[in-house]
Amino acid sequence: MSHQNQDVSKFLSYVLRHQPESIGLTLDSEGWANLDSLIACAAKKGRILDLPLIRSVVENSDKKRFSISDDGGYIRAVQGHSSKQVDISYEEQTPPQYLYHGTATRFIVSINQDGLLAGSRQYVHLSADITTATAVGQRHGKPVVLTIDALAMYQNGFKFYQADNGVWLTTAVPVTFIGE
Ligand code: HQG
Repeated sequence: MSHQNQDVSKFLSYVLRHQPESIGLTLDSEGWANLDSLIACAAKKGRILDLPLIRSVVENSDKKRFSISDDGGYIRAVQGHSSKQVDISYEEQTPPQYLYHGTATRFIVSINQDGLLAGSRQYVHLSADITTATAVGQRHGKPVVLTIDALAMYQNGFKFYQADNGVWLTTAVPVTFIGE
């Protein structure tokens, strides 16, 4: 991704996941923002966007972070939200036996005590494979990958969802389901 695209991607992540109000934007409960409103709100803050640029960011996003509605009028982040405006009605899914969580070694003591918590986000994010989880963990420091007994959690009543980009979501993971 070009520098400009990366910069726009970060801006879109910020307003579509975390702080839409910082530019006076409103998201609906499914996370959708009207594209014309987004462009207008951004322009008022001196951030000049246009449709081709936004489309290029959406299409080239390595993790497929965003989606544009079928009618072309709306955009949303597919996961990673902390904004209270958003409560996406993800469809419940049966998870595979194991899912993986990449984190940094310095968090392990705390995770072994409290389990995995969503923190500021709405969900704990889990990966379907170890390579992806390692990359997620690397963002925070020396990576470590935890193996989550997802199917056992599911059989114990925990709900799992999968975002459009394949990231698995659950509200919290108790210590008993975490292995290394
Ligand atoms: C850790 C990226 C201490 C948790 C990725 C993680 C992902 C605890 C950090 C998405 C803890 C939160 C999300 C506990 C959890 N004690 N630390 N009890 N429970 N943690 O960034 O999963 O590039 O909010 O292990 O690809 O790293 O943004 O979550 O290290 O899909 O599109 O607290 O973000 O996608 O960090 O990443 P984050 P995450 P994007």
